[in-house]
Amino acid sequence: MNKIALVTGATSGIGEACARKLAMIGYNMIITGRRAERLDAVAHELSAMGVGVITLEFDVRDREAAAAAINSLPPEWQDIDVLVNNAGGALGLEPEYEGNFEDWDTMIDANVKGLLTMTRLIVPGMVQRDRGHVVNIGSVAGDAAYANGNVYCATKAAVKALSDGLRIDVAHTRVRVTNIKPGLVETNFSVIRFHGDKEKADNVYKGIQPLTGADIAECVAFAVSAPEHVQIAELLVLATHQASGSVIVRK
Ligand code: 8X3
Repeated sequence: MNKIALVTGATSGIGEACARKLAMIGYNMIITGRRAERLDAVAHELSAMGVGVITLEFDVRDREAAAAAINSLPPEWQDIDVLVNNAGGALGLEPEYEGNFEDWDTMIDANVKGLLTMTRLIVPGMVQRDRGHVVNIGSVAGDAAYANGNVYCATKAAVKALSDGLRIDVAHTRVRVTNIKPGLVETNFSVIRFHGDKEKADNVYKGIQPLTGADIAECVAFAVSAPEHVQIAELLVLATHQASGSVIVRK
């Protein structure tokens, strides 16, 4: 049987692109997300590539639902080779002293606790089998805070710390851990950050050619396809006219 990859938040953006790319290079795919109809649409596309596909509908913030979904996998789908912790996002762009409690909880619950839940559920099997790869989707935002990014930046700094911590904790095994840190990627990321304000979201990518989900998916494929003795620990991937989370040259 082909190797198996699980991608969280595969219903759109970077997650969907990763699912597509991993299927393209021959992985059987487990795709997870909150929207059943989007999962079905992506599954339909991946099946047409000739790989096996399973959809699991749950929110990574719901620990019990996540555990139930993973435990429901048929035995032949349980030995997951690649876990892509992608689900999450940004909500709000305000000074820290004016931020919204609910937005903060959502980001911390998905970006940090959701990633931890999936790691806790899937990595024990990898350690036991002495093989596997965890790819965490971090962000340039985790390297240094930028104006009004505060809590989002903190969650992505946590993704870096958790990736580094896991890498240490599995160093005695052949399990590899990669933290991919994208900069500006045009997906529905900013529409969600601005609570549906399309105009504000479009402004984020004005005057600069942003990355695409497919660009990030290429990096994920590169990391998981590296020879077994090579561990791509981190990849910081920026748009060409972006130098950091806050230095962006628009033309
Ligand atoms: C997304 C990158 O720079 O918009 O994590 O925060 S940025």
